Amino acid sequence: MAFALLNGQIINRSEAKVDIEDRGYQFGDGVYEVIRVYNGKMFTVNEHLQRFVKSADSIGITLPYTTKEIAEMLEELLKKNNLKLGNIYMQITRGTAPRNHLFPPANVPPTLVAYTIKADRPVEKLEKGVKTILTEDIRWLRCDIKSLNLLGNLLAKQKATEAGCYEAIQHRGQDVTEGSSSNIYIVKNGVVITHESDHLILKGITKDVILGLCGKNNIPVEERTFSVDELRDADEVFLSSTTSEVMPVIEINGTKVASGAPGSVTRKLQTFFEQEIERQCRILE
Ligand code: PSZ
Repeated sequence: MAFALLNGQIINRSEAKVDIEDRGYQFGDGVYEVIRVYNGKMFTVNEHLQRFVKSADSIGITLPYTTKEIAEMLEELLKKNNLKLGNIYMQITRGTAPRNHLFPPANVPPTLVAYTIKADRPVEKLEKGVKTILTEDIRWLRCDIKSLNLLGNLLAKQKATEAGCYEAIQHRGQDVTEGSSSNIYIVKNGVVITHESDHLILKGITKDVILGLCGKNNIPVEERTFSVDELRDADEVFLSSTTSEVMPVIEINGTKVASGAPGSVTRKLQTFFEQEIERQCRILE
């Protein structure tokens, strides 16, 4: 039996339903998080919960629980579902109210949902690397909010998949921003370069872990905008996300990145990242 968390209660997954006038359903009026679970333990849970609060706050949704309370509820959910390796999906919406663009009265409670998904690590892709396409970034200007409104991201991902690729690298004119569901990095002359965490990208939790690992291991980092030309001319390219970890990119629009094999800095960061998983969650399954 699988369980889900709905408004503070752990109930049967099949009974976890929300109203057709939930504002998440009608407007995408909410925010979400995906938290990775290794060995039954949540990886970087505090960072995810802090970003959840920040995203909610930036659209005027107040969480009805403290992050400590949410962490405890998620722990219980993990135990009940006996999840060892997978993801927690969690979202909060502005609640249920008669359809109106205006926010409902403040006494309308938000809807908080969480459930678990079993998911292996993408080991083969991590080993071989993945292919990508380039696509114009058509999203709004608050990509720092982890909003339920993902249409721009979905269209980009679908385009990548239809081209036989894993990810779409988005760019605003010459400026590379991020993947449809990942942050993007280039390596040039040993320097890791990735877009600054401003309103044009999501400040990835994995990105923060990776930049921390670069710092500890004396790998120079430049957080700045880089161009499509720099991307094409890079020594190495990789992407990161909660589920993709440190993922080598070996092809862009049918052209190989450098020699077409994952690069040495990318490989080092993969090793450091696995050590970080082991440090936080003890065993890597
Ligand atoms: O399972 C999946 O496919 C996941 S889990 C998280 C993501 C994909 N992507 C998160 C994400 C994103 O959606 C965008 C637009 N930019 C960057 C990221 C990376 O964020 P973190 O590292 O926090 O997952």
